[in-house]
Amino acid sequence: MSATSRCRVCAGSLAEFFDFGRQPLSDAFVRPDDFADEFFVRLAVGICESCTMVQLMEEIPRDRMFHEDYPYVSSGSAVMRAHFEKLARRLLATELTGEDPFVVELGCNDGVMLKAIADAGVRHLGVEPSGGVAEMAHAKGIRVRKDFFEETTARDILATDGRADVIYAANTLCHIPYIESILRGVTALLAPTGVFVFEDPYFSEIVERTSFDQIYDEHFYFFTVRAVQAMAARFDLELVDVERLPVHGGEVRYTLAHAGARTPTAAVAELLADENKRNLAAMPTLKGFARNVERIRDDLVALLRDLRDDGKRVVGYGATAKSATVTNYCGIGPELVPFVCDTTVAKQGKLTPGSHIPVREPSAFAEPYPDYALLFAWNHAEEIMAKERAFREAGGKWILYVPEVHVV
Ligand code: DWN
Ligand code: SAH
Ligand code: ZN
Repeated sequence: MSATSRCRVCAGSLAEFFDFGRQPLSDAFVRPDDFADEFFVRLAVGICESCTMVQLMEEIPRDRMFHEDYPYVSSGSAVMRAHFEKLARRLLATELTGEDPFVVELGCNDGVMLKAIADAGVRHLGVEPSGGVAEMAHAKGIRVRKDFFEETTARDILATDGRADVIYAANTLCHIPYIESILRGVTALLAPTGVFVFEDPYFSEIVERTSFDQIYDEHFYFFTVRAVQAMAARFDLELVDVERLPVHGGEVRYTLAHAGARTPTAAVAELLADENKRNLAAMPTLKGFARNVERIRDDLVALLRDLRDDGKRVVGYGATAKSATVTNYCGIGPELVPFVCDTTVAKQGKLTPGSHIPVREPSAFAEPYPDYALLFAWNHAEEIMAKERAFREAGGKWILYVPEVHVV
């Protein structure tokens, strides 16, 4: 692990505003007999004093996070499947109408988005370093290259497939510290009139809702319009559109084009003005966020201890990557939450990283229902609460901690 005291975008100096301390890798679920060699990092965030990009203070080696056994499977949520199908249909209708268009997706995971592109018979390539999920995409008939996208990969794709009309990345660009290599690659690979579209958690929303669990090893950058606009300009790209998305707790979809190729929409200036109004990049705002994080930790731990002392059963719902930050930062282990249920087969039978809470299959939730369920997958609240309607009907209550600790 290398300390990045300098901004990974512009080499400006970083001002740290929160330190979560020693944290495990969020998707490194461990076998019950095997936690001797768990890997920990110092998880802290800072803001660049020059370009305002919010980022982790330390970089984690990419092969430790993204490998054959990377457990996150994108198609696990029906809402997310619909979200990506809608986007694919829109790209097909608006950007992929020319002769023999070509789409490249970074971090295509199990092919949740590219499936619709492949079904439409459109030329595509998914670039996905995590072997297990890349194989799932391949099995769906999607063309996948098992690799990390970077400048060399881009040049290689350019040589074999030609320029891309659309380059797309969901919840992936924010995972990649070596952004200079990525954007050089994008600039080289993107057709003159093409677009680079990416969507990631929106830092403004993280501050607004104190969703501090978005901060974990894999999330290196926390984008804002202001920082993305400045970053794009360094690579002769231009931010030409932004769109707020409700998924994953609040995201922004950014559209970049070659500088001067498209006219920016009014939405870009509007969202930028909103960020300025909120003083998003100012240290007092970030310090306020830090105080809110500490308050939520104290409230959540107090609630869980009270419930335990009252003899109530609390079970976790959704062994998310995000929950690694919550459990490890708050000190929540199996004595407060005896197990967490999750549909991901590769997580079941293992323990959550660092906090060592056993992960069990969803059927364990109802055997019998607990008094309370701590919803770690709060970003999927609507979908999960609808699916688990019987829990509420049986008198069960949900505990949420975004934007405040509350019980519903
Ligand atoms: O950025 C990232 C996002 C896209 O996915 C990655 N770095 C890692 C991962 O983050 P996460 O694990 O916090 O994502 P989710 O989508 O909040 O994870 C949901 C978890 O809950 C999964 O393990 C699946 C599980 N789940 C479930 O058990 N029942 C999900 C749903 C919808 C359900 O009904
Ligand atoms: N796009 C999916 C997956 C997000 S998880 C979704 O939105 O649900 C992040 C993904 O990025 C993982 O599958 C990981 O393997 C991949 N990834 C990490 N670094 C990458 C890189 N340099 N190039 C391409 N994919 C990368
Ligand atoms: Zn910077």
